[in-house]
Parts: sequence; C-alpha cells; structure tokens
Amino acid sequence: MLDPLRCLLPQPAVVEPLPAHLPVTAASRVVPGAGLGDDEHTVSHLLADLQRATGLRLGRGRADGPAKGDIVLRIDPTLPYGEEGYELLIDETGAFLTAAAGHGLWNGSRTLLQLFTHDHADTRLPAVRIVDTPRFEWRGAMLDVARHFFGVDYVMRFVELIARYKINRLHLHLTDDQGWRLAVDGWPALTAIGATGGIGNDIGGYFSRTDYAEIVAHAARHFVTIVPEVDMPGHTHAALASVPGLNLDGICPPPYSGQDVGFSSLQLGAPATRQLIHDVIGQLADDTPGHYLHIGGDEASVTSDGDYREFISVLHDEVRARGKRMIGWEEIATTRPGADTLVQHWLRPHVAVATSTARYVMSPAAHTYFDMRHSAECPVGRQWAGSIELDTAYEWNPAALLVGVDDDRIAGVEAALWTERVHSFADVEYLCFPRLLCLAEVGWTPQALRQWPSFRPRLALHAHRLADINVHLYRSPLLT
Ligand code: TNX
Repeated sequence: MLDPLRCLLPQPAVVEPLPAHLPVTAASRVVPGAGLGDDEHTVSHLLADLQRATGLRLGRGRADGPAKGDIVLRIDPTLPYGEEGYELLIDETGAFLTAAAGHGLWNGSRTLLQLFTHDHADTRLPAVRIVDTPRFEWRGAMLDVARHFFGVDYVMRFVELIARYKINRLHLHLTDDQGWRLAVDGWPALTAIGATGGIGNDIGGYFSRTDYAEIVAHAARHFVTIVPEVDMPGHTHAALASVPGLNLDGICPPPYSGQDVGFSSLQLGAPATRQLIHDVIGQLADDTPGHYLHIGGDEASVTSDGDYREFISVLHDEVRARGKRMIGWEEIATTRPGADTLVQHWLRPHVAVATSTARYVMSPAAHTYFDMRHSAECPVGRQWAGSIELDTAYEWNPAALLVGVDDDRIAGVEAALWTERVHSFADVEYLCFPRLLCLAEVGWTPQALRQWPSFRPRLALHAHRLADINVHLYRSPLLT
C-alpha cells in the first residue's frame, strides 16, 4: 500500500500512518456534513476531481446518514487549526475531513485527492491521521502579463494548477513599460494605445473589467486570492505613451517594445497623474475582494528620492482610503510605510530591512525568480540571478535571509514569473513546473520537516501527475 509520507506535497505538519486501508468503491459517497452551507462548491469540485483520480462517479450522501466507505466533510468553527488548517482521518470505516472554515476543507480535500494512487485499478486510501496547518498565510505566484500578454483562459488554467498545491495568491503584474493590461473606466487610451503591443512582436491584449471579475471569481472558487499590481511610479512607459496629461510637456512618447527597465516615471506634477492614481486604485479596490493592492514601487531609477517618497505616500493614502492595504516591492521599505503594509523582498536585503514595522513577502530572486533558467542547458530562461534548479528552488529558509526578520514578520513567500523572454504559455508552464511545487512546500511545511532527499521522490511523483494532464513541464535530471 502506498506510503502516505511519500505522496503528499506539500508535506503536512503531522502525518500518523494507521494500519489498514479504506476501500473506496462506486458505492462510496461524498457526504456534506455539519456546517457546510456556502462550501457546497468544494463538494462539487471534490466529486469531479475524485472521478479523475479514481474513475469512479461517486454520489452525494446525506448528512444524517453517512455509511461505511463514505467521505464525510464537516465544518467545526471550534477547531484550533485556523482558516486554512484541517484534520483528515481515514480508517476502514470512512474518510473524515474536518476544518474550521471552507478554506481548510479545500486544503484538506487537495490532500485527500493526492492519497489516491491515480491508477484507476486501485482506489484504496491508506488509513492515516493528518493534522495540518500552513507555516505561512501567503503562498503566492506572480505572473507578468504586461511584457507578454496571457489572456483569461491561460490565467484560469494557471489558477487551477497552483491551487492543487495549496498556493493561495495569484499576483498579476498588470502594467509595465511595454503594456497596460487592465481597462480602467474613464481612461480608454490606456488600453486603446497601451495594450496594443508588448515586447517584440507580442500582439498585446488586456482584461476588461468583466474579464477581471471572471478571473477573480474563478480564483475564489479555488481559494486563490488575486493580488493585482499596477506598477508605479517607474515601469510606466505604456501609460505615458497613451495619455498626454501624464507627461509634463503634454506629449506622449512612442510605445516601447524593448526589454530595458528603469527609464520611465510618472510625475505627480503632470496634470492627470493624481486623477489616474485615484481612479485606478478605486476601481481595483472595488473589483478585488482580497485585502491587498500591489503598487509596484520597484526600480524607479529616474524618480528623485523626494518625489519617490511623496509618490508612495500618495499611493499609500489612496489604498487605505479605499479600505485596502498596500503591498510593494522592497524599494518601498525606504519610505517607512505603515505596519499594515507588506514589503516584497526580491534582491537587496539591506533595502528591504529599511523598515522595522512592515511585514514581508519573500521572493528572493536567486530562489524564486522563475524567469531564470533551470540550468545551463535550459533552452529558455535568463541567468542574471543564477540558474534555479529544483533543489535551489527548494533548499532555502524564508526566515534566514533578512537579519532580524523571522517567521512572525514574514507573511509568506512568492515566486515570480517575469515574461520579457517568455513568449508562449508552454514556456510559462516549462519555467513554472514543477518548480512551483518547491515553492508550495517552502511556504506550507514546517522548516524542520523539509529535506531535499525526502522531497525529491514526492516531487518526481507529482511531476508525473502533471505530465499526465499535459503540463509542459521541465524534466529535470534531478528527478530521474
Ligand atoms: C527585475 S523584480 C524586475 C522586473 C524584471 C525582472 C527580470 C522587480 C521588482 N523588477 O521588472 O522583469 O527583474 O528578471
């Protein structure tokens, strides 16, 4: 019988194997037990996923009469496992999944699915008791849709893939020098001009407000929170090229399709800048259920220090006035943002630690910039932050990188896929998988339980399962 220690990814906090197993058969049912209410869609999802994993079309049971062999889901708000934790008990009588909230049930149902062999001839579950909570609340992936545009269908597939591994944030890098990818009411030129291209001969594109709402809703059904980023004051050439009033001289420069960074800046002194900030933050706040709006703030090399501080403080006020919280790249730490702000560390520890109050999302380029190549033989990917083989993506401790910043000031981790040189969604998958599974475990599993030798066979197993659903993944020599 399959060893539950060897098939779960991310590895749960507590796994106690028990003797025996549970035969799951066509007569087994999924039973939405006490407290389920709004979490009905977790049940429908689970039924569909169980069919894929076992070949069996299970029915729905009734809460008052679970029978032997059923899979019973229950919400119990008194459980001490937080929003995302869960307990899964499997014995020869049934599988019992309990959580304090819907997100925990979702997470536990992902674990349950992984316990099947995925060989339709064998649909037994191992008996086991699992008690699980994440190390960090923020386990994210960032997709740059500005340099090369990827539309709604791709973003939805990406959501589905990351959600399998309990990644719960999708950060969309929506604007940059080469493209503005979100329609903003009252600012048609931003997309009419700013979304018509990208890097090289990218044909561009953008999300309408309806598209954005669809993405948010699809993500929510997978317990993924969308974190939208509008990068300011630097990385703004596409906006400057679209709206004359954003320029001090009132003249739009031509669009840009190259790969340089750090040459553009919005100016608070231009007539339309403050209105744009107000409208864009307002719309994002209205359309985004998550708490955080990402304001970028990186590589503003042509903005003076004084202007930069003022700019970030204007953004900070706008975000707060809309009842949201700000997240920005590590450069914003130098402006001493409020304690409710998240600073996303990517390159320079001494810059990131300039604030002593904010909390951190850890995206150290050398471990989490998945636009880097896997190895010297890799046909796609860059190398300025080094090669990131699977062991490099796995073997790091988020609490060991910034002096004086340990788990309690770390909100979590995030991998970033920048797309200057990523032309197709096949390349997105190739650079992200299976590397994102490394990040998923870095963010979820207690550091003391993480060792590459025990992770490696689990990663190999899941790489296999991803290949089975046609993910165009990197076949690392480390997994053979
Ligand atoms: C740095 S990370 C950037 C991006 C680039 C990336 C390329 C960050 C905050 N800025 O603009 O796309 O490197 O690897």
